[in-house]
Amino acid sequence: MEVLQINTIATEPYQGQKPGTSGLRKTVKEFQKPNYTENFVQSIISTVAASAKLDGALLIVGGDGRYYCQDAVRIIAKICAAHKVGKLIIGQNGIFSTPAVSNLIRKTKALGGIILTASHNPGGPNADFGIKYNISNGGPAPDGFTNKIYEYTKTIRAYNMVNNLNVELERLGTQKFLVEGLPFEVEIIDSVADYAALMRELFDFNKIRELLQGTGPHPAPFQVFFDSLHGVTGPYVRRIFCMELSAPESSASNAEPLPDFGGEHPDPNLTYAHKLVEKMKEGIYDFGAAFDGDGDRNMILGKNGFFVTPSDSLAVLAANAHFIPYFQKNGLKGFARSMPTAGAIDRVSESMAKEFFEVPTGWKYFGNLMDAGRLSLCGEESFGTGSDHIREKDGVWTAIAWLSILANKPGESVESIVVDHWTKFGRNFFTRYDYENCEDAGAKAMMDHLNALVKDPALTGKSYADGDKTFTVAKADNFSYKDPVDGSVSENQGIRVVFKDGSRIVFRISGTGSTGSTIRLYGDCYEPDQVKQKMDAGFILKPLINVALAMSKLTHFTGRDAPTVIT
Ligand code: VG1
Ligand code: CO
Repeated sequence: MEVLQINTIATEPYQGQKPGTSGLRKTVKEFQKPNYTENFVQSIISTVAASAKLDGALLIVGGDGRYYCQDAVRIIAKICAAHKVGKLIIGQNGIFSTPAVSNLIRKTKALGGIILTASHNPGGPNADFGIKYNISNGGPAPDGFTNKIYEYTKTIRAYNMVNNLNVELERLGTQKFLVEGLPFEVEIIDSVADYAALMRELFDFNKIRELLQGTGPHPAPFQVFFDSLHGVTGPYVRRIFCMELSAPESSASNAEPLPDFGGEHPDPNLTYAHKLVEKMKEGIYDFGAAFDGDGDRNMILGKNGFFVTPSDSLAVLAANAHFIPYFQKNGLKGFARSMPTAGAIDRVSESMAKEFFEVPTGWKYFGNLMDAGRLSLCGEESFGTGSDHIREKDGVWTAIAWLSILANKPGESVESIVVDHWTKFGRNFFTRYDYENCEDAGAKAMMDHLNALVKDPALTGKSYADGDKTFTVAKADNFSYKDPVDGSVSENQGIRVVFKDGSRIVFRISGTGSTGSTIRLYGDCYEPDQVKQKMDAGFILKPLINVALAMSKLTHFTGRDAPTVIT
């Protein structure tokens, strides 16, 4: 066997390689700059090596198939080989969904994993790319870890790689190398098999098959439709829903992963997954789901396009968790949601007397609670739901979880389950306005203004009116979170103003954009009245949003008079 040499290459630091809510996200053009990707990967490896034994270690590598994924996988392999990593497990052609990587890290007891994705951001040579490190519990690296990566990127002067390492990403099986006398191995595996096996363990596939086929207690076949938006989930949907759960092949749409996602946003919401919404409105399908680029987000729709908000989806899953074999077996520990997520789950949690947590935006904040055995089920308003079966949110899992509940309620629909839920618990209306790619200075000035506002004790008790609705401030702050497990504190996680009637507005700057500043404005309120529960969320929340715009002077600071996306 040829003995490969380690090369040391001189480099200069790049500004701004600071990981955000979920890894480093920049334009492809940025990642393609000389040494840009290499600098960041070397900084990850240096951070890992500073706290764990890298010699002989196993790492998992894969991504959502977007443009530049395979280039990045090759760079990672060359850098890992130069740092005595023992073995990499890579998905065939460099493909793994984010939940699949999380599962593999846990299953193989790997030291960690590197995920190549910019999630729901568009892909292609003129769009976005991203790199994220997940630690040995399978979850995104916590802030302390990513801050260290950032520190390395600021001072890096050289990196080590094995220039002549050539990995064949399409060939399944093990490829062995010798690097300066030490063995290095790459195993290329089927991207779907281990994840599909996990789903079979968590759920009762026979029961779901009966639902889809209209056998057993079910009056008719339950018609399902999945939109993978040309992201990574296509092969997962085909294998799990079509091959194993007997849904027809035609129910898997946009199931070919494409490097540019067909030129669209692989973002499962009413705006970007509008084709699924239109399909569902035809009234043929009983259940529809869309997933994002890397497969950790989901949108759930019922017949005729009935939209389940992510906050409601989480609450319904919690209230019906006893139908899911995994929770039957392991019991239900606590529940959690991110701070801007509407409080529907809070009421379920209270009724079941469970421990409950409100954490900052980003899945990394759930990991410690899960590891400590205090959290079973959690979610975010941004179309993310998941459980402690892995340490990432999980789109396909959420769709199977919904089908498990439907399989246990013969004759019921998505809509009837959600409406029953509102009748029992009340309804939380929720909306989010995104102002994408604002100028950094204007967005910062607005947040400074809001910070000063919520720090002023005179704000409490102040009233704001819109039309005939008046909102009186009960409490306002900039959200800060102390992790109950390791005591770490995360400050400045979003401005929130809570009004006397329980309604709430939240402002944050996104941590996943690649250019400029994206402002997110969230609004939610609670409605116990069954007649009002049937009304349109946009209409109900309009006065609250108007008050938020007035308080923040958003138009004044940013020049924007309308959001770019409303979810
Ligand atoms: C957004 C969402 C957040 C989510 C994050 C990663 O972050 O708001 O809830 O965890 O994306 O999701 P931000 O900082 O842009 O608001 V994914 O599917 O992009 O990995
Ligand atoms: Co995602």
